[in-house]
Amino acid sequence: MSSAPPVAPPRPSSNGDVRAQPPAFEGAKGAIPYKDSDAHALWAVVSLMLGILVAVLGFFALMMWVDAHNAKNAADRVAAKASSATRGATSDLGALKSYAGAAPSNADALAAAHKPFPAALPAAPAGPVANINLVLKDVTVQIAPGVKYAAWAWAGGAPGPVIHVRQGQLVKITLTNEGAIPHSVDFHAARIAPDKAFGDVMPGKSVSYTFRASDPGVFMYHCGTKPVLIHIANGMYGAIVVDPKPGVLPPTDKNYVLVASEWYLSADGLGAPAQFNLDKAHARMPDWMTFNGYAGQYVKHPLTAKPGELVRFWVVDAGPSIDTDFHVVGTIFDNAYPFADLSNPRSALHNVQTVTVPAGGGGVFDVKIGKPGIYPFVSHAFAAVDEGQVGLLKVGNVEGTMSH
Ligand SMILES: [Cu+2]
Repeated sequence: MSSAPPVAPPRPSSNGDVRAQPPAFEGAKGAIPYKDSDAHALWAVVSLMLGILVAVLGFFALMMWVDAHNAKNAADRVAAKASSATRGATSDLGALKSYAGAAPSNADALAAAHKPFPAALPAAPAGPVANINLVLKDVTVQIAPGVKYAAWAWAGGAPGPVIHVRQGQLVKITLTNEGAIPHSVDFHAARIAPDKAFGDVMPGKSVSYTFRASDPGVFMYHCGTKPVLIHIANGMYGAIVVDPKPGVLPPTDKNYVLVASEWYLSADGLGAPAQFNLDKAHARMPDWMTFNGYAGQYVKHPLTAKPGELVRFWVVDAGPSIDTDFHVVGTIFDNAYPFADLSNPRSALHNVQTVTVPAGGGGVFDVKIGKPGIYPFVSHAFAAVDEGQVGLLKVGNVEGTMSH
């Protein structure tokens, strides 16, 4: 936490001094014979004006110092709240009650015991067809240490499985609905008539459709059944990576997939599972924000790389409503492919610090880090970090973790 250097408070005596001092030439008795009373009046006015000016400047300097001091105190309070393992207090924000940061006393042990969502990109299937089976299911998931949420998600929780195919493959989706209500799946990687492919699947039923993975990138998939906000917020989303043709992108040593999302809770979830809160979702006031469905899971269980390896992050922002300002602390993106546009890599950005991944969109980011250390990755919209959207990339054999 950086602290704003406080502006030096003014010395209260300064304005009095200025006003009390006689004009300088008057002190030099006899040196200046000129004693015109108009000049005295003029200097008196000038002195008075200078006195007032100093007083006003002093007042503003004092106010700036008070502001800086208050801002630092407020920042310290936020940091203390975010880092406290025993935090559990809630706050009323108008009619909306926030459960951000709620945690049991053993949160640290729970975070350590949590099995992180596998961020490593799985291999793409060989052959011309990629068969993908997805199962929708109502499951209770953990979204933060000790925080339970009654999700509409996938057989494995939320997000859904990372899907990896190659450009040009035919993707055959089979969707089975084991949930209690109708659902569907909308693939952003597909160019397909949505009314034909993305229709509702009744509970207990399956549906299949195919699309050609013609566009490389990383894309969101999600349930598109109305109201879509609720279906996405409840966990029905995931990422599909479509590899470009070989040789288009620089070869990588590590590939990690991150799905960013936010969670809106009806309760703190420490006892009974929390459910979705529509008012908070409309206000875009999440309780938790996560990478791959669990707050801070890659802080306790960092992603890894060796010094000098090229690490590629494939990032999807599932939303439902808040963008991700993706940034890796301590380095600069060597290559950034905004909006995950890999169709023309010559239009990639180089040497940029932070790139927005929009809700419902993707981004691809390469970093090559030479110096061993612990490099946090975040959404640099920092409220997201306080709400859990932070992880660590551990480069080399370094000890420990850090928070950011
Ligand atoms: Cu759904």
